[in-house]
Amino acid sequence: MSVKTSNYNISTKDELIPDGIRRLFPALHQKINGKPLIYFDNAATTQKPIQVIDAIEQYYKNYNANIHRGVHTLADKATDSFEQTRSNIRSFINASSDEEIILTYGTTDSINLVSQSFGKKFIKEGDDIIISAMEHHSNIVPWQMVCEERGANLRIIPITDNGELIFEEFENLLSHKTKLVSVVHVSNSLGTINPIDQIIKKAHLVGAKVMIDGAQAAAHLPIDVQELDCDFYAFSSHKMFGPTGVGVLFGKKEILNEMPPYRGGGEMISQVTFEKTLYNNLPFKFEAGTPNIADVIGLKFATDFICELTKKRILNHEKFLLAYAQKMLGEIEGLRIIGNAQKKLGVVSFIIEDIHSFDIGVMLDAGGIAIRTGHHCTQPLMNRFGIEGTARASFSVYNTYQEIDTLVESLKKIVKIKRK
Ligand code: 7TS
Repeated sequence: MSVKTSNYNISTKDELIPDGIRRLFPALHQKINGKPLIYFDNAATTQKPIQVIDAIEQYYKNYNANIHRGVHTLADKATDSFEQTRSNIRSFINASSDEEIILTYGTTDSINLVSQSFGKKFIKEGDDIIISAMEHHSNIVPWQMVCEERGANLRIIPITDNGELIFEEFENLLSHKTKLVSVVHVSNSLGTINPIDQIIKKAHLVGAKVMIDGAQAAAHLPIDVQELDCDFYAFSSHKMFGPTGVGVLFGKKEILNEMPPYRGGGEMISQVTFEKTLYNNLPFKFEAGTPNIADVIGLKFATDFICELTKKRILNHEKFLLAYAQKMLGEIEGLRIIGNAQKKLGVVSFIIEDIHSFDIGVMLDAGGIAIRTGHHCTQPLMNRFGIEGTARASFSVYNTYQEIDTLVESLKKIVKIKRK
């Protein structure tokens, strides 16, 4: 049985209908500690709709087979479904060809692929790699590793107290030594939407390539890699209603063709002798070994779901939730929001005076509310704000105003208890 979303009332012409959408998400219909689950940890991972879960089950029940090179019917069917995801992703981000879509294991894996492969070929001693002060560790550590290996320097774009990149400082960092700029599209800790179009333009003027970490953008913002003219764009399936263990790396064909393979093994070769190996064409050159077939197939249903909701309606819904949450949270005594960029997605990070964020998380969980606490894998960013961590609520298509009301009421109670 495959799920037809047309049987569910998920949107009007202009707006999402969260109650209809929620019916597609089995995990949302449970009680946690005796209370209905309120899931506000969407920046870490989203819940999965039934059609994604169903697609994975169908693969294992009906056509489990290894892909490519197969001569039998099941292998053909599995290969077709796997490659269908690649085509869907190509159109999802408007890449010019399927060869530019590398299926990886996640954003972290995609960034490591570029840092190791591009780094090996193009980064030399004395070169600069530029990142920003708001990067996730996954967009810091791989570049530190390359810089150490190649004798290159990591330069950091500073940010304002509101959590916005200081563009002039970025321009000052750019020089003929800059080989690569790698910045986050949307910050997972602050919600800031960075002006990546301008960053790409400026970086290209000095001949640098640009990688965008789109982990927090893919489920929310329209992405057109041709219009952006970025050289690489990475994101994870699990943050956009798809399964874990799958990610995407978009790369411009002419650059990917110049890059050496990242991992060696099956599928990435065209011919192997003990003397020499000839590598496969794109995108297979970068896809060594049996991939995560079932979950790649699941990802197609996640992109279909997003396209059906439309990014326009998604953004609109999340924009209103964010504005409402920020207003209501602002009424709580001693609460400070970290990250007040003018352009922001549905992420609210906050601290409350004299209350540890970990305690906030544990006490909210007692009432069935899932948020995330800590440094969110952005320790340098936390250092920039002089804090250890934050409590973070992040919103998605199935969240409602009532859920925000419950969060705010619960926080008010926590403040009262702690202040006694
Ligand atoms: N980049 C950004 C901006 C992220 O938010 C994350 C994960 C990653 C990279 C890594 O993605 P992965 O799928 O390879 O793990 N962010 C978070 C978060 O905010 N809470 O948990 C994971």
